[in-house]
Amino acid sequence: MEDKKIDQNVKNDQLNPFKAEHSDKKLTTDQGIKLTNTDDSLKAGQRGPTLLEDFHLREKITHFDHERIPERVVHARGSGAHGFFQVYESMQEYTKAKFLQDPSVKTPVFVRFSAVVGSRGSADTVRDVRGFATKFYTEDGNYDLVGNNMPVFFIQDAIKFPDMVHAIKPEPDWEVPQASSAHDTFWDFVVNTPETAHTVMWLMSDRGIPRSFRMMEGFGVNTFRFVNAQGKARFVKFHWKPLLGVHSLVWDEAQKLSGKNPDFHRRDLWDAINEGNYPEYEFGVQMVEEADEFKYGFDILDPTKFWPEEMIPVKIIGKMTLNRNVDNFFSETEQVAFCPANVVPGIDFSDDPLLQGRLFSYLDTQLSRLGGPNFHEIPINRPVAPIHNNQRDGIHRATIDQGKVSYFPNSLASNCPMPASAEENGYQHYAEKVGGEKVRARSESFRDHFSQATLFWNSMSPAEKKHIVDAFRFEVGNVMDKQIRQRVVELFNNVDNTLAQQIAMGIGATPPASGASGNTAYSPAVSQMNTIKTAATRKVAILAENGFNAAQITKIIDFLRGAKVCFEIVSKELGTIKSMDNSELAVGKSYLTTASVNYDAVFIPGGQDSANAMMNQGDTLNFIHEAYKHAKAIGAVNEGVNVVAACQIKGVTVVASNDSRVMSEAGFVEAKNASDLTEFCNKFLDAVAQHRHWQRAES
Ligand code: HDE
Repeated sequence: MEDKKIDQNVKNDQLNPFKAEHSDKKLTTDQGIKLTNTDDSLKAGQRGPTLLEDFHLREKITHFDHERIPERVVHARGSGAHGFFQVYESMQEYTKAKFLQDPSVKTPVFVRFSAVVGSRGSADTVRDVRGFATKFYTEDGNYDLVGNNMPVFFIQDAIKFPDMVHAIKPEPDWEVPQASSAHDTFWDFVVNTPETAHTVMWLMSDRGIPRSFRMMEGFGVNTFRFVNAQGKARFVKFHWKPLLGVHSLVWDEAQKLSGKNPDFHRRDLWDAINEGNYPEYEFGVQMVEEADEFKYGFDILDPTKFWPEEMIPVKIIGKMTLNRNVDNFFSETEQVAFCPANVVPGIDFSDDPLLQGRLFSYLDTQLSRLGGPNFHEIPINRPVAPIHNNQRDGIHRATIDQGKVSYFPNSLASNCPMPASAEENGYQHYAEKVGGEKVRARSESFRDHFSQATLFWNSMSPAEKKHIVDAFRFEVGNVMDKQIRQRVVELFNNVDNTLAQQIAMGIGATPPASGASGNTAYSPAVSQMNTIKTAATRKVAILAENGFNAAQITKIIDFLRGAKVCFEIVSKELGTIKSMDNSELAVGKSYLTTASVNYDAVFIPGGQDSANAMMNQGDTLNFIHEAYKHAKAIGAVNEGVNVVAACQIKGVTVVASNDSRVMSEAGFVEAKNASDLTEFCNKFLDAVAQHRHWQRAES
């Protein structure tokens, strides 16, 4: 398809003047003076005192002293990538937003994924909501869609946000725990704020521990408006749907990754883009006619409610592809500044009281984080649309505005820059009719805090329900105050009595005899069981030692490559290993430098010597056992099956007489002899695509 108008290179070009390339260059000071030495300070005599006149020493240390800026007050930990967006068909009927009109236009985007609670250096895989913020550099100016990976939020009114964040952040006296909601103050806030119940259900579900940013949905959460050229408005909610489906880690795996690979999500995104496995997300909108505002059993302005897809379908209107990693984390990912108030003509706000507070907060927070009002001039924040106004000066102003006139109206510059008319696509706020008395109050229509929490619970598969109960038991089990524990049980008894009983049994609280039951509403779209399943871009560990069967490994590697599945050879030591017929294979990782939690599946080839070595290797047995426990696909061929047998996994029957071995557990795939290999590879890929095999007894 031919690129028209704004091409992703436009944004690249725009960054170019700011890019610094240092290869083949001489070292200089910030003033451009070439330096001869950067290892020794200037001294009076070799062992003498350092001289104040050493401008290089002073400059180098001063700059270093000021390298840090305040981290984001929430969403401090994040990872970003560049890409582009294309609409599938013109949305002219619904919105005049230019970037949603022409399928041939590629609009450049920058996306920052994040966790909410932890500090900038915290682990990626903690249980948390994830941010999914997108900046569209459109020809009409920047449009920011600042969303999360869950469609609902903890609170209904922005005025409660500081309280909510103070409660979930590390406790202020001892700054513990880091990046975790499993502590007293968070659950104290929850039991005293019943509107949190629905989002807490999502947080305790598998959505709280995504497998990858590439396998995560995004939601605008707040209700916005589309406005078309005729001025007709509709309420909208925005969605991102990943083409790889929505998948999660298991809690034990997430916790282990926090130690073994705290950058798990960041690496995953970086590697995928470098390998050409570009993350893709379809863009969807749900639309509600103004006449239907009160038609649903919930208030469409309430951010603790989502619009079930079965009730209000998601219209898929375009696709975003992330195809370029950042050049510099600080300059781009750290300095990018999103703001839900950055909208373009054709997109407008609703009266959602959470949204209204957000519209203020984001610009305000950048003033302290990025140090002043000129952060829009930082390359990553610059629109591709031109900027013309009378805003001037301020710290770190980069633009050199020409002329004497910095006011409006004026005659000296013929009234320029002058306001644009509606025909020239000047932004016109939607003329919503408002009325009412000034009150500090909550709408009655926001009162129901439990129906959708129940709907969410009802929509979960048995495995997902078990994970939710386990998550509650972990989180609330870490609450010291017994009263709060009991009150959590009572609060969630309003969601579902069975859920409350199961939580209670795990945390030493009293199970309520009766409670919510009988509401059978459900939404299949929210269960991850019903998501897209593909083996593509998943990662398989191939375990092998000297004496492995090279033909088998070659075959499986061909298959994996063909299906765009990633793999790594894992062995006792780094270097190379030799096959039965003396061919060599480079080892990617040793048991010391990796762990089963870094992979989606395990493959064990045949080869008697290789299998014998592995059967006597605790690291290998532990690796396979852990992959089993985390419900991952396990494939083995010939003698490789004996290695699995040596793990003594409950439920895996291996009868080792002749060639009649049987691995009977879900997600186990075996080939008894080489002629079965093609069938084996197909079955193995299918098992990998399933993501996890929850039917297993231990998962
Ligand atoms: Fe944010 N939020 N938020 N938030 N939020 C910030 O802005 C805030 C909310 C979200 O990658 C801050 O630049 C208030 C909902 C994302 O840079 C801050 C309220 C949703 C990011 C802020 C909310 C979000 C932020 C901190 C309640 C999902 C990271 C740093 C009224 C729709 C953006 C910053 C990035 C960041 C305020 C609630 C998403 C303080 C007051 C709901 C993805 O301005």
